[in-house]
Amino acid sequence: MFTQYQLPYDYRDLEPHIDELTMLTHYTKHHGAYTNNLNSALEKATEVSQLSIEEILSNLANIHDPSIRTTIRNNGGGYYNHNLYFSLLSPKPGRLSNGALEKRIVKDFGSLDALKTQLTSAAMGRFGSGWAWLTANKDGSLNVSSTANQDNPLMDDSSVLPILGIDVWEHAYYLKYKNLRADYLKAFWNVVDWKVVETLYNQL
Ligand code: MN3
Repeated sequence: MFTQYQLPYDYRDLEPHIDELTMLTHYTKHHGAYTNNLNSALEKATEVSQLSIEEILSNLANIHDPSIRTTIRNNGGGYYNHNLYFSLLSPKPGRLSNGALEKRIVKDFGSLDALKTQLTSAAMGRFGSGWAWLTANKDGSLNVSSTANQDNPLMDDSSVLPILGIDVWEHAYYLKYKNLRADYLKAFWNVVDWKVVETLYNQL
C-alpha cells in the first residue's frame, strides 16, 4: 500500500509562484487519484505488488496483464513523479552547497544557470503532457531529458536516479498561468529546494 508524500508546507505557502488552489487540487485530487489507482491496480498484479515503486517502474514488462500494466505505468509513474515533485518544492528553498553536485553541474553544463536553461528548454519542448528530468548516472554524470505522460526515466533505465522532475501537465499551472508554460517554469525555479536535489544526488 503506497501513501502520498506528506507535504511539510501548506498549499498556500508557495504563493505567489504556485498558487494555493493549484497546489490543493494537484496534491489532493491528481496525486491522490494516482495513488489510489496504483494501489487498486496492484491488488490485481501480485507479481509486482511486493516491490518498491522504483522496482515496479523498472520492471513493468513483468506485469502479465497488458491492461493492468498500462494502469500501473500511468498511475505508478504519477505516484512516483509527484512524490518527487512535491518534495522538491519549498517556501524557503535551500541553495546548493559547494559540494559534489555543484561541481558536477559545472563540469557537465558549465553553471547552474546553464543547467536551468537546459531543463527549461526540455520542459518547453515537451509537446502536450509530460515531465522534464535531471537524472544522475551511476558514474555521477548528469543528464537532462523529458518524458511523455507520467512516464519516468526509470522505465527505460533502472540504473539512473531521477533527482529533479518538472511537471508540465497543464494541471500543474493552468489555473494561474493559463497557457503560459514559460511563466510557470520561470516561477518554478523560485521554489526549487536545491538542498533536496543535492541530498538525492548524494544517495548515488
Ligand atoms: Mn501533476
